[in-house]
Amino acid sequence: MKVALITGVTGQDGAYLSEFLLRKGYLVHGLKRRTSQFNTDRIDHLYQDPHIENRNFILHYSDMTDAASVIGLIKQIQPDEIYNLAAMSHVQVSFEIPEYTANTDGLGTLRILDAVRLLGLEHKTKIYQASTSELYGKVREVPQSETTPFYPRSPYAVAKLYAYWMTVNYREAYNMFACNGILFNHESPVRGETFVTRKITRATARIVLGLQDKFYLGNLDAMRDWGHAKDYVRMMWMILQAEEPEDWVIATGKTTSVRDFVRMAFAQVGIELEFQGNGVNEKAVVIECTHPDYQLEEGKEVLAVDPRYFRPTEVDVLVGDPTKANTKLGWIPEYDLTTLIKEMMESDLEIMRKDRYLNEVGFKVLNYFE
Ligand code: NDP
Ligand code: GDR
Repeated sequence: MKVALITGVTGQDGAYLSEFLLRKGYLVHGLKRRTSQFNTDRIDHLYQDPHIENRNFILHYSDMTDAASVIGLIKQIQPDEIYNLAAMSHVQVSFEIPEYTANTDGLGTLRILDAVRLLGLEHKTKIYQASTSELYGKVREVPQSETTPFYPRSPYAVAKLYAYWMTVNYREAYNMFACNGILFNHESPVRGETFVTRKITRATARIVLGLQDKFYLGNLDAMRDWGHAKDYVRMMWMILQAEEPEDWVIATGKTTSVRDFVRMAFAQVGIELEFQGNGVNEKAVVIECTHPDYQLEEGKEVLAVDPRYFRPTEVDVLVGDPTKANTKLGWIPEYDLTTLIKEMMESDLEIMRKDRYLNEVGFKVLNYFE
């Protein structure tokens, strides 16, 4: 039985990867940090009572900022594979907490690499590092591939750049099987609520169900290469099964603006939008609503731009070239953007219908927006 350790197990990718590895017959250990409230919503369906024997999904308290506990955990588990997914992963928030981001995302990766080396596991334990298309930042080449130069544009991206190069350095210096997956944006129904795609699908669902009037976004011109997290975690595993340790771009090869993502989400519920104005004065209004269950009148404003969501330095356009992953590892994504948005919309409509019902029967469901 292969043994895996997943850091960031409570996050979007951690949850999908846990499911994937359990299906493959792995013993999965997850590193989870202490929080004042439960943070295991995404993996509750995998939870196993600690009192039963022969569990194959085991959670441990630790933290990427605590070297001794990371070393202790790896010593105890002796994993065949480590998937280092833990991170302060929000680009805009990294401008507010740059030092913490550097510690978790940058030094945290070093702690994993060094623990494996210090414990003498460098020829046993393979390491996957969650690198990111944010490394390309101020884009100088379209599409971006494994050979495109980096130009990070946020404290998050700079921390991830350090982690990227430490992974390469430990591979070269100590002959470790350590790989970077340079993953472009990937989303799902369990995407964090403050990333733009989920913010859009949640708000769209709430607006058509009458729970909310309108919502606010920042830069509508930003372009991203959006895939489905399910396809991307499969590739994380494939990267560690490859013959040689290498770095890989994982992307769909197509890019879409935030504005068009909004259009597509509303189209899923039979609503056509028109965008009016530009820059900070841009807004979206309803042109036509054809869905029999939803009554949004023509001309209703559903979206406005709020400059508080603009970033000090923005990444304008990302589009990846996944040729290497396609040809060398045979990775082909199963989802396209329309099927991804459809799945996210269906899920958020169900969640919001539940909220609406609770409101109707007297329980006030509060919603916090960022
Ligand atoms: P999430 O934000 O959903 O999950 C991040 C995980 O890291 C959570 O489990 C979080 O715990 C955990 N974490 C944060 N800080 C610490 C810490 N100090 N110690 C231990 N755990 C910590 O991210 P995703 O699942 O979307 O992404 C996974 C990884 O891939 C991240 O490293 C991200 O930067 C990277 N990435 C993501 C992409 C994407 O589009 N999703 C694209 C490219 C890279 P908690 O639940 O308690 O907050
Ligand atoms: P990103 O994802 O920064 O690409 O990082 P996010 O969804 O936060 O932003 C994408 C683009 O949308 C624009 N945008 C907004 N973004 C947010 N969050 N909220 C808004 O209201 C809003 N309005 C417009 C942003 O400016 C940006 O251009 C994600 C994270 O998962 C990282 O961890 C990962 O490394 C990269 O994807 C690849």
